[in-house]
Amino acid sequence: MDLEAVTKHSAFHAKPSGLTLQYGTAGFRTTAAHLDHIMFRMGLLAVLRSKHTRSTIGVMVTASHNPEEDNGVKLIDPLGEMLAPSWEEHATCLANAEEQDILRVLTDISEKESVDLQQDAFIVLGRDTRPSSEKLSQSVIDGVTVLGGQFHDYSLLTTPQLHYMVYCRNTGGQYGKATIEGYCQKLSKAFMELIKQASCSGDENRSVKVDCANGIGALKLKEMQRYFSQGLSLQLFNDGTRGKLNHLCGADFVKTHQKLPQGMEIKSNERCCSFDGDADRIVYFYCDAGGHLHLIDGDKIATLVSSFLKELLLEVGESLNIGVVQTAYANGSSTRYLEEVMKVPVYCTKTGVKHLHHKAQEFDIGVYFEANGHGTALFSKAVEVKIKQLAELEDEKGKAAKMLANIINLFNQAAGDAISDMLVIEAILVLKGLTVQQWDALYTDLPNRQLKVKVADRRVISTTDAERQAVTPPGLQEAINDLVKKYKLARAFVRPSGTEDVVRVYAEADSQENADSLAYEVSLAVY
Ligand code: NG1
Ligand code: ZN
Repeated sequence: MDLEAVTKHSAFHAKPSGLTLQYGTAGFRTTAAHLDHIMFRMGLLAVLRSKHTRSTIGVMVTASHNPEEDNGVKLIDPLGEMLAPSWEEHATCLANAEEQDILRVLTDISEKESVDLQQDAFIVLGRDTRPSSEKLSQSVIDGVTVLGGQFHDYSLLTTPQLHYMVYCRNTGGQYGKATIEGYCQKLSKAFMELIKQASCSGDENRSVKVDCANGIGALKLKEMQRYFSQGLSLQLFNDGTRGKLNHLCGADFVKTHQKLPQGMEIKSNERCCSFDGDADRIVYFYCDAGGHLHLIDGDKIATLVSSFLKELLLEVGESLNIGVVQTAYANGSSTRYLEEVMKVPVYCTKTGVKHLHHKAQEFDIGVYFEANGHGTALFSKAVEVKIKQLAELEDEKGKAAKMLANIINLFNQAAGDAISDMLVIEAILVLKGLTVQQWDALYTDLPNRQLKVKVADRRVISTTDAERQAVTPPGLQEAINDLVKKYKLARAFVRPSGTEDVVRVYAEADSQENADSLAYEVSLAVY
């Protein structure tokens, strides 16, 4: 380590005094103006992580669905997963070190993790379309190079595309080529083959309207469209040419406000979807003849996907275990439908995709989705090999196995991915001959409400049981229990956000009015 150079460069990326930030559910996130030092330091940390794992590490600059003025950064581990928890702690420590302590913290991390400093380091970078992202990613590069790391800057990418690149690079190209072209080809090939397998391709001109949240999704869909235009035509809205990122549009807006995105013209019963600002989340929706919005969220996506996979497994005749992973935000109706009607085991983890991803890896086939539309399906290596073998057969079994093999290729195995998920959903709808209305009608969501509460210190709230029960402050859980008892089919919980300085309140009940008032009453109990 050239210690002198680190000190010198670090001074150009000085930490605002008194600022402390934590590596949360999705890395660091705050107003972009406060992030320059974080970016430089995450460049440094990525180099240590790369030396430690002897692998390529990813650094993504994005604040996803948060406002355009915000930004953020997260590190991507060798197999495309989120950063290991012990390194999240190192990240927080390094981020909050005062200038004079930087070298000591770097040395501490290297010693604790026995990092071989002679080892090479390689970092790949990606960023979203925020005005602040380009400059911030230059600061990451500054951190990488000052520690002697090599890098490749993919510049504009969706978050899941960068996860894909990292995964490809660390698996010797077995998963795919680590280029945009490789990504587009892999997904579109699988999609087009699936579409060809549909017995009646039905409406030949399938099209879907996409709200791109004025973000990177628009750019990347435009780039990719020509690869699958024979099978699906897209009409893009909020493509970033006029509106502001995530403002009154995008998956998070549609899901939390349960409102149509602005900037989109839709007719009744048209199939539409919304991406979030970095294109790792997707929700579907349509308006019925009465102008009423029907939201099809991550829970319903998980239901569609897992029921399709379960049927295919039956046809293939393999008894492989399949599990669905949700969080406490999953609508109660979805959990009931999955368990009681579809007879699929459902597991609940803490919020944050790393928890869901980890749990999903325990199954032959693990389907995970957050209600907000972030998710994917994971297939074990053994399943992949088995299915590829069976796909060689020329009978009905072989046909089902071929379909499954294409689905495996179409799902991003490294991270939840709006583009990949959209193609999977579109393919399943064609293959099953389902309309968006029929899909929506699988079950009826319980009315629900999510609220944010500003408190002096959100850390006073701690939780257990996958965040469904509050442990502290004392008395809070009892108060929630008493409120829930007043309503029918009710459920409510509170948890501190990992990405914003707020406490989130969730409530569901038999009517929207009741869900709203339960959420409101619980938010008063939080103060
Ligand atoms: P926090 O802020 O910890 O609730 C939010 C989402 C997560 C996840 C992360 C990362 C909700 C309720 N929470 O986390 O699901 O997507 O952002 O972006 O939607
Ligand atoms: Zn996102």
